[in-house]
Amino acid sequence: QSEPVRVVVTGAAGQIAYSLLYMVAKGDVFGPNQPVILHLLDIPPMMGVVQGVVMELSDCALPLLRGVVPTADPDVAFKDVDAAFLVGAMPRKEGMERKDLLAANVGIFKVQGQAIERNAKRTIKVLVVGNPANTNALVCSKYAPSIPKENFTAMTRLDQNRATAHIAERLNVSCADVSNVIIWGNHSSTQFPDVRHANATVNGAKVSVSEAIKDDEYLKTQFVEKIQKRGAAVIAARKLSSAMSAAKAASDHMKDWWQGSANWVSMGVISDGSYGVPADVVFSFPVICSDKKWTIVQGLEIDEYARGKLDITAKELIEEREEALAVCQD
Ligand code: NAX
Repeated sequence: QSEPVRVVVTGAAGQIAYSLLYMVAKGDVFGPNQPVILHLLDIPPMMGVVQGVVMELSDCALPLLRGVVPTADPDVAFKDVDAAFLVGAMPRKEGMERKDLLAANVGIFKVQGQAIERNAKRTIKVLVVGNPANTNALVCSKYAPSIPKENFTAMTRLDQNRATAHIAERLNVSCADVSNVIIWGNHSSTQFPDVRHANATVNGAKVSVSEAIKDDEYLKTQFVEKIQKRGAAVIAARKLSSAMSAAKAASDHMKDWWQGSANWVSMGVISDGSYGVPADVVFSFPVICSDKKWTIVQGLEIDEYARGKLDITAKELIEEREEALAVCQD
């Protein structure tokens, strides 16, 4: 068996981590034969809760779990790590302005970027889940300048999974029969869930999703809104934000990055200007992963409708970046 990989999960006392840690420790992400050592980072007042999570991980008696390092010190948390799930973030509290939320999170992701720079392996793969995920990933990468920008990604896989599952339910097929659903842009309500290039296998035949659903107007309007607002619908029903599904999405994202993806997957990655998206924002594109690297899928047609959607979400990301950079300079 190979050497254990070191994996840090931040926000380790929180609800997403509670599901995610189990998935990582039982081999869902790095493979069924890959031992792991988990580093659990949270803030000092949460260390008691983290100890409870450590007890439960031990009580799961998982063969691949070779060690657990609970800590409130980012320098310990990021020491020699191969992969990072940055889940912990400041939640939006009642009455809080978007700007205040952004400022609080810029602070967190600056500190963690610096700790990554000092301690992590240069090959570290970083997945930012904590919101605003795209801009947090950008900030984190700016404070870890010796690590390639390509190693910092943000999660839009939950949006992709939501869209895929919705299409599969509508066509009464398995999620595995729906492929190449794309999420473009920001993980926010401006995201563009796009099934114009998606396929489905229905009754044994592979067809395009628009051919199978035969309602382009629906796919351009109600469907898009449904996916954009799905997070809010879960909060309204559960009185808590998505956690099990967010953990599953984080596991899917890192697994595809680490082990390679069969189809296109959507990831927030540093923009190189593809599809007329401005450079230097973390933008969700369709990508293919192999050899632990992602590559943006090229050559897709962007019609006028799609252009409008891409521009809206790109504009929001530029605004977030400018606000974040202003905070960094304060
Ligand atoms: P919880 O509030 O349950 O847990 C967050 C944990 O992070 C807490 O234990 C808190 O103490 C910890 N934390 C805060 N500051 C920290 C710091 N500086 N270092 C380490 N830990 C710190 O939230 P949870 O439901 O787990 O959600 C976590 C984040 O995921 C939120 O920002 C949320 O908005 C975001 N989400 C992102 C999604 C995405 O698709 N990208 C979807 C799900 C989720 O809403």
